[in-house]
Amino acid sequence: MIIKSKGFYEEFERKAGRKRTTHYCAGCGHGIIQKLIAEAMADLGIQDDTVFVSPVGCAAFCYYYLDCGNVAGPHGRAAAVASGLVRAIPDKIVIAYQGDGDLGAIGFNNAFQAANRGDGFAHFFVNNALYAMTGGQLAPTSLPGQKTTTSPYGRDVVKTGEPLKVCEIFNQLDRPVYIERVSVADTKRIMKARKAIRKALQIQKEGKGYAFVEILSPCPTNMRADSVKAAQFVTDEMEKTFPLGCLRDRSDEEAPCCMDIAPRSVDDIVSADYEGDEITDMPDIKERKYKFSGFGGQGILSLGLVLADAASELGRHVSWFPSYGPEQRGGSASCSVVVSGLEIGSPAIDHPDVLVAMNQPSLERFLPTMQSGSVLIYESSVPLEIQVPEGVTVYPFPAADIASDNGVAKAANTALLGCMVELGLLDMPDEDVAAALARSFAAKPKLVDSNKKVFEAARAYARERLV
Ligand SMILES: Cc1ncc(C[n+]2csc(CCOP(=O)(O)OP(=O)(O)O)c2C)c(N)n1
Ligand code: SF4
Repeated sequence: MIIKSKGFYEEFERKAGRKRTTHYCAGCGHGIIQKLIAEAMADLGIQDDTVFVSPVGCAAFCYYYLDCGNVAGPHGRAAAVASGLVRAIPDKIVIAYQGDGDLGAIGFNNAFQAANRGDGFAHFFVNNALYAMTGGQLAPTSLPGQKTTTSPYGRDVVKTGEPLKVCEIFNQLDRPVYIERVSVADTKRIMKARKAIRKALQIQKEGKGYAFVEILSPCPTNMRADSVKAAQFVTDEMEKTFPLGCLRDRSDEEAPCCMDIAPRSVDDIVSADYEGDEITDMPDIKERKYKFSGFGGQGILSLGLVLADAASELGRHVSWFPSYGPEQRGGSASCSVVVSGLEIGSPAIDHPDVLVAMNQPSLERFLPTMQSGSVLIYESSVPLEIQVPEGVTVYPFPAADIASDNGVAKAANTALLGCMVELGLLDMPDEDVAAALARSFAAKPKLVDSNKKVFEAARAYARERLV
């Protein structure tokens, strides 16, 4: 009979017929490490308060085994998810568990920044000197000369760099409370690993801050060795590059370097960061979804911002969600603005109520998403060659000409704003829109009057020709 720690689920649901065993290969360090974590959680009485973030890699299935809160992070993002969790639920204990590919390669910056901030979680780093799950490729921690599937002649450090010594790198940072490197290659070492894992969790229990434990771990399958030889590789080879030992322990210091994040609800965060008047729900204000789209440099994002600013000044719920390519100018740019009297579910827009399109790609991309009852305003110098969905009202509008005829060729976006006001698409007093437009030029007051002229000319055109 197998006696499991209480930190594990009674039965593992992953595979029918194999509900008592994990998926790890014989001799794998992951199973040992997770057993140490499960026992420590149970013994410290923190199991019900713990959230474990599993990585992508061989350890991806931890949530089938550990009987605590579980979150599966995307590849390399376990530390980032843990950083989010300690902010969202600061009274809980958070564990991030990562392999050396997950942490040392794709996720290094997330892990490093979490350590640098001293985010309060226990960070377990399983170093088996290769990417195991994907078939034994070179990892940042692979040893000089180590043969892997992507370094069949041995790691060439001139071409691929030296093994990343994560403990030593993190030890340059001020805020980690505890940093230790251990191994699970034999019983003596496992007992030290057990102590280190417990210490990292004790630090969490006491709310003292960031604790990092690197664990050297055999992977017999990809080290192409039996369990004994894989363990020997860890002790005889890996430990030369990654010496075991405690690099830092400040857990007994009176004022440990820990984060001080008071629990905050989402409501607290929203109201603390909002500097304007309180937002009260206005059920009479119907939600409207606006999509503005054109080339970068046409003032698309600013157009959305003016509308968002005007609505926000009126105390409405607003979201402004820009999307643009790497090019400052010339590439495509769009923004989604949602204005509502009630809380907004998502800033993303699948089907705009109003589409303002300033170029052909915008029409191609967004016109097919429009539904009956919605409104399209498009720059009329662009030929409308795309099928307009049934029930969509279409307004061609010479925004570019109106802007240049009134002396500001670049103010086609302002002209479009005037057009929208006149067509009654903004559900707000005209003067509030005009005021927001003026505010948008606070840094360039010279442009206020000229844009006002364009705005009024556009309104006059729309009134006479479109309404
Ligand atoms: C974004 C992304 N890139 C690449 C992969 C493929 N992938 C899966 S696990 C892994 C590396 C696992 O190695 P390690 O973190 O060392 O964990 P181990 O399997 O050795 O425990 C990679 C590259 C992926 N799943 N997602
Ligand atoms: S491949 Fe290696 S790391 Fe993955 S489960 Fe097997 S022994 Fe463990």
